[in-house]
Amino acid sequence: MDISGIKMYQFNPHGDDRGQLIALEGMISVPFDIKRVYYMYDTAFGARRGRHAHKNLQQILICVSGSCKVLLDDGTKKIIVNLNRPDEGLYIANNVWREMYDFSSGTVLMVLASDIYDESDYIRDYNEFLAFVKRGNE
Ligand code: T46
Repeated sequence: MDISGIKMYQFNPHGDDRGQLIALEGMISVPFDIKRVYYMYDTAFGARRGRHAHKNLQQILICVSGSCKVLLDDGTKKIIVNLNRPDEGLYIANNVWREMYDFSSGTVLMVLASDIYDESDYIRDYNEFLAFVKRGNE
C-alpha cells in the first residue's frame, strides 16, 4: 500500500463442509507476538472510533463480522481501507493515525496487539502526532 506502516494480510481458512476456521499464531501468521486481543461490537450508528496513533504498538485489525472503514494517516499520506472480510487483516505499525467509522450493524472488529494496554503509548492529539512523526523522520 502506498503509505508507510500499513500492510494487508490474507489469512488461510481451513474450510470443509462444516464451514470455515482461521487460526492466527504470533510470529507465524502475524509479524509480532500477540500479547492482547480485544474486539468492539454494538458500535453506535455514526460512531467514529480511534482518532489516535501509537508510539510503539503494532496491531492487526480483522473485521470478523460486518464491515467498517479505516482512515490511515502516516503524517504525509492518507488512505481509506474497507474492512469486510474475516480472512483479511489490516496491519498497522506504530506512528500511524487511525480512525474507524461507517460500522455496519452487527460488526465485530477484532484487534490483535503486540503489547498490553498502556495509555502512555497513545498520541490522541493530531498536531502532537504530526510533530512526533516529524521528529522521527529528522
Ligand atoms: C486502537 C484502535 C484500533 C482498555 O481498558 N483496554 C484495552 O486494551 C483497550 C483497547 C481499551 N481499554 C479501555 C480504554 C477506554 O476506556 O476501553 C475504552 C475504549 O478504548 P478506546 O477509546 O481507546 O477505543 P478505540 O476504539 O478508540 O481505540 C481502540 C484501541 O484503544 C486503539 O489502541 O488502535 O482501537
